[in-house]
Amino acid sequence: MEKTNYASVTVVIPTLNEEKNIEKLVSLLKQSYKGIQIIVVDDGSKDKTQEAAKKAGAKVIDRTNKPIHGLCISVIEGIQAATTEYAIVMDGDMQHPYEKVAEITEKLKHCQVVVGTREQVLNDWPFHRRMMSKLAILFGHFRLLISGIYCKDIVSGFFGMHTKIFKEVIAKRYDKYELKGYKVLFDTLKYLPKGTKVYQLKYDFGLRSEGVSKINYKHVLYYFRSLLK
Ligand SMILES: Nc1nc2c(ncn2[C@@H]2O[C@H](COP(=O)(O)OP(=O)(O)OP(=O)(O)O)[C@@H](O)[C@H]2O)c(=O)[nH]1
Ligand SMILES: [Mg+2]
Repeated sequence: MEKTNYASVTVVIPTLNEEKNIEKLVSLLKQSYKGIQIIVVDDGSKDKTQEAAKKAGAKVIDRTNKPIHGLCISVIEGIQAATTEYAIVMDGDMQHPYEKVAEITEKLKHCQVVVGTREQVLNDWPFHRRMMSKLAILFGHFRLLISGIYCKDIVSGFFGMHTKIFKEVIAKRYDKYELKGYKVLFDTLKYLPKGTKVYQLKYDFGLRSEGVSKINYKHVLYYFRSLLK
């Protein structure tokens, strides 16, 4: 049987010090999906992330000398550089299953947005932190009601969109993005055309096995600010 061609798909991967993960991820994507484009948007890693990504066959956007750094602005620049019909955003630390790219692509043929929805989120957070997170997400759902959008996992970092729609929201609402924040999906969902169909695709979120997390309290603040935008 002939393998499906993925020339209509670009995977955008924001990275910061992911040399232990990125080569493996890019290689697996390349091997599994014929014709797929991969853009790694690196914010000035101090390790060999950029070299490893290039070696495995990704295009690399080097943001080392940019005035603003952040996951959100990196994803935006990756999307702006994408020329394919569909774009899929995923982390560079192997926490998002690359096997799901096939299913996301298939679903994108029938709806405009597909969000990877975490079935089980493994973490060792204390009780108060888990409660804070639940409350923040609840506020986010209320905010999206105003936009007429329903999405189960509004803070997911694993999602796909028709590139054109994503680019339109970025162009029209650039000032509404928390550029240094983490929640580029939430910032985009708020300004999708009313009634946009969002498909929820379940997956298991793995624990990070290599490298370290970059999320910190500043990002929580950016998210709260984003609720008001
Ligand atoms: N370009 C860019 N990438 C970033 C930045 N911060 C984090 N990343 C990347 O974004 C992805 C998600 O970051 P993580 O630190 O793994 O966040 P997380 O998955 O919520 O946290 P863990 O579960 O602890 O891994 C990873 O590929 C990071 O390398 C940033 O400021 N700029
Ligand atoms: Mg991670």
